[in-house]
Amino acid sequence: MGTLKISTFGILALATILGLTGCGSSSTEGEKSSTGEVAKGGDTGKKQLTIGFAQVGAESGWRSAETASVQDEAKKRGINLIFSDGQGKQENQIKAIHTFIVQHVDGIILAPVVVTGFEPVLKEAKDAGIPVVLSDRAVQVKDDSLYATLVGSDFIEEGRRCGEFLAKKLNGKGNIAEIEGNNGSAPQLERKKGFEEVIAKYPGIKITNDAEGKFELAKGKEVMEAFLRANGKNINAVFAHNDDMALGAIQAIEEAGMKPGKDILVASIDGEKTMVQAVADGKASLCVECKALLGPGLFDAIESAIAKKPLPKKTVMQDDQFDDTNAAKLVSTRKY
Ligand code: GYE
Repeated sequence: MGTLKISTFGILALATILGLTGCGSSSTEGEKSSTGEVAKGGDTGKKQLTIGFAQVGAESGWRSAETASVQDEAKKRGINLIFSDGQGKQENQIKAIHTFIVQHVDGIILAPVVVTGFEPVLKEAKDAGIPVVLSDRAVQVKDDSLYATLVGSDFIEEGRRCGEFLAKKLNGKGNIAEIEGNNGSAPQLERKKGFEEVIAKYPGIKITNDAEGKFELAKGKEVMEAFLRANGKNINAVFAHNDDMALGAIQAIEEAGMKPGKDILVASIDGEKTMVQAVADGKASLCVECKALLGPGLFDAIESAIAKKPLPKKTVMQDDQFDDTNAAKLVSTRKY
C-alpha cells in the first residue's frame, strides 16, 4: 500500500508539474464525470474511457476552436479527458505522452508541433498497448503502425488553392510575400510545398519575401512590417499559412498606409470567422477553410482504435473556401 500511495502521489505531482488537467475523474463504470452527467459507459456497461490529449498550444484561433471541440465532445461522450497544453514545445508534448503512459490512459490524441522526433515516444505508447490518433498534423516515422490514424485536412491542396487563386488574380505577373507557419510542422511544410509547386508554373510570378510567422497574429504582423520596410512598394500579394498571420499582415499593411485586398492582395488558410469577415469587407481576397471542429472525428477514430477496428491511415476533411462571391453570405455560418 505504501508504494502505491507514493507512486500515485508521484504521478499526481508529475501531472501537476506538467499542467495536465483532467476534465472528469478517472472512474469506473457509471461514475459521474466532472460535468455531473453519468458517464456513457455507465449506461452501456462499458468502462469509462480515459484519453490523454497532447495539444500543440494556443497559437491561433483555429487551435483554440479545435481544443474546445475536443473538450466538448469528450463531455458529450462521458470520456475522461486529460488535456495537456504543449505551449508550442515538442519537449512538453513528449513529457505529456510519457505521463499518459504512466497513467495507463486508454488512448492518446496527439497534435504534433513538428513532424520529426516523435518516433521513440510513439514506440513507447505502442509497447504499452495504447493507441495514438494524430490530430490535424502528420509525423514522419519509418513505421506507420506507430499511430492508428490521422484526422485532418489536405495541407498540400490548401496551399495549391491559394497559389492558383493569387496567380490568376495577379494575371500571372507580380511579387508575392509568404508568411510561414512554425518551422518543421506539417502545415508549414505541406502548405509551402503546394503553394510553391503552383507558383513555379507561372514564370511572371516571384516569391520575393519569405519568413516564419509561427501561426501567430503578432508574429505575422511583425514579419509583414519587416517585408514592407524592405520591399514595400514591390509586394503585390501576401500568402499567409494561416488566418491569424494574415490578420496581422492586414494590420501591418493598413498601418503602412496601404489598402489590404487592393494594393496588396491577401490569401490564407483556416476559415476563421474574422478572416471570412475580412474577405467580405474586401480586405482579403481568399480564405481557404481548414476544418477545425475535429472532436467528433477524433473520438470516433480513437474509440475504433481501442476496439481494434480497422481504420484508414488518414481521414481527409473536405474544405470549403471563401472569396468575394460567397464570403458576405457565409460569414454568419462560421462556428469559429
Ligand atoms: O492552420 C493553424 C494552427 O495544424 C491545421 O495549426 C493546423 C494549423 C492551423 O496553428 O492555425
